[in-house]
Amino acid sequence: MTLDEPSFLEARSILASAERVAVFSGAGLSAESGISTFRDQEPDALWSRFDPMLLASVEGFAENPGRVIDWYNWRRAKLAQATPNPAHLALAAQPGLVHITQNVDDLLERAGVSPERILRLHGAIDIDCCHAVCGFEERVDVANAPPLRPCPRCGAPVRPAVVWFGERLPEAAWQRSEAISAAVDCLLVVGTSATVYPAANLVHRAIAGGRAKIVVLNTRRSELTGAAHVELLGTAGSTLPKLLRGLSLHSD
Ligand code: BJW
Repeated sequence: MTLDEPSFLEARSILASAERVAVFSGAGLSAESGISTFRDQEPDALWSRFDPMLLASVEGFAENPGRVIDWYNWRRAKLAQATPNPAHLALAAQPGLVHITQNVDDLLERAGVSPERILRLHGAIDIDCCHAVCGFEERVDVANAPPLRPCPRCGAPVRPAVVWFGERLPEAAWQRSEAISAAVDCLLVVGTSATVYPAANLVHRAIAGGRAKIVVLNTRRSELTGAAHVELLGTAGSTLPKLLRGLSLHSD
């Protein structure tokens, strides 16, 4: 992507004139930190190597909880080795932005984004919680995460505090994300295939709000190609720093 490409210039112009901008991100944001995406064509993509219904569903956990925990602990160990990439840092340099993210990693926080400005639609991999929802929650050391264990309060299995298929999204984060999407002038969508619902509906929520321009940044065309006012084809790490340089963006 060159700085004088019409789509790049148009995206800059949309962002510069927008009063309210929010970022909606997916796994592509963290790809250049070495965190695998889910549905990419790369051999590294998680769902090309593993069955999501065995590893990211209540049914899969019931069938073999140890397998699920071992898989999450393998991903946690990879996250422990990862660092924020230039895309995370470029976003963190815009303290006025709210981030609606499907990512369960903590790389936005580690880049310097305030946790209050991150709405996590699919939970957090560095937190454990009680599968029976007794309220037990504990931050885990991702470099040295505990194996399958019973909840110290109620004895039910402990699991990562992430949202599996068939589970409800965290209500407060979802409500706020919907409200923000409906009110923005620009939704900057970074590195998501937009195939998982209800998260993907936020783009349509923004469009239905009547004022939002959708700027999509992805390495390839996606489900959002038709909905995007501008589609930037490139990596988040190489494009976002250039796209956001010199701008001062706000979500509220
Ligand atoms: C780059 C790049 C670079 C690469 N730079 N770009 C309506 C229609 C159809 C189905 C449903 C529906 N509503 C609900 C469903 C069912 C289901 C669903 O959506 N299924 C579809 C897959 C068919 N949804 C659910 O089950 C959700 N729950 C729900 O709806 O509950 C309802 C309910 C109501 C009442 C009571 C109870 C329930 C929950 C969804 C949970 C998703 N969980 C996961 C796992 C989280 C934990 C974990 O990490 O293990 O979340 S699945 C996985 O997908 C993960 C991600 O957050 C999510 C989205 O993926 P994402 O981020 O888009 O990644 P990719 O890999 O798909 O895309 C990466 C993109 O980046 C690609 O496009 C690349 O090109 C690009 N890229 N490198 C820029 N460097």
